[in-house]
Amino acid sequence: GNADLIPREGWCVLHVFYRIEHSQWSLFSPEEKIEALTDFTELIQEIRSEKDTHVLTFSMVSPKADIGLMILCPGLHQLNAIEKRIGTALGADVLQPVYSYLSMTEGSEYTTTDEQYAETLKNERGLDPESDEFATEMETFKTRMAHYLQHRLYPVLPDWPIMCFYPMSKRRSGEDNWYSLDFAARKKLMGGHQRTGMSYKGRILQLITGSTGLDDHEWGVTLLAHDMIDIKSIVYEMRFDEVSARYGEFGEFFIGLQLPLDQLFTRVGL
Ligand code: 76R
Repeated sequence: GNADLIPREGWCVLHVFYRIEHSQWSLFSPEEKIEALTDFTELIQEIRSEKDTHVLTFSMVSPKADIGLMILCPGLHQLNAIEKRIGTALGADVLQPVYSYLSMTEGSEYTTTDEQYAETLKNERGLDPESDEFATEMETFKTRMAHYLQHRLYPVLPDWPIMCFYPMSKRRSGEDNWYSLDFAARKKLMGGHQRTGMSYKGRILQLITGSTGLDDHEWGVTLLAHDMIDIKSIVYEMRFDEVSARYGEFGEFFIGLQLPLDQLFTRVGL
């Protein structure tokens, strides 16, 4: 309920990337190290057992960070508590946060509506609104959209090995002010974006989380992939898309490898 600060819609999302202070870790005895790793593992298990709460764990590529976590949970108090506990779970000063990004899952104002889809069936496919085929097509569409909205608001992310995260905003300067365009213009531009995005089906899983008023940019972009070339390709291809070419502004990029905790510890030298 309210006491847990659960938003009316969507989940809280935190990307948090840490550097490991190896000089601090090396002061621990072998027993202390085992105890710290056990504590950390048990804490992650405990967090994952909370309802609707997910933690993805990454070995970050490049010295920008060592360990990365993406935490999704219903409440802000819950997220805050999780983040504070994780920060000290390997012992004081072992994990040094080097980057974090707070956002929320969200639906989209540009998602195709039932009315728009019905228009497409009538005008582009020439279907009679009274026909059985029309009714079947509409039902299929509604089911697909319900699934899709569920994924956007309450995502359960798969264990695809490569994660790319970056924050972005839409430009607000002079002639190029996204926020002074009317809805129809924005919707049309987003249509091009969607078509580019959909051509990566099965290769890229994208989660767009909103962060206006929550962090420095307007969205967090989380991409999961099996092959890093798909990350490079989609980001490159989207740069030509007017929404990104003219209106996109990007923050720092991070690449992580999704690994189970035991493999992650070995990889990062704990
Ligand atoms: O209705 C829907 O949710 C599907 C259509 C869709 C929306 C509304 C969609 C599809 N996106 C939407 C919104 Mn996207 N997306 C990005 C980036 O690097 C860049 O240039 C941009 C970063 C990528 C790579 C990407 C991929 N998208 C958004 C928004 C919110 C805009 C707003 O509200 O103003 C942002 C910031 C954004 C950015 N997008 C897709 C993809 C992919 C792969 C798809 C197809 C997904 C699918 O069909 O499942």
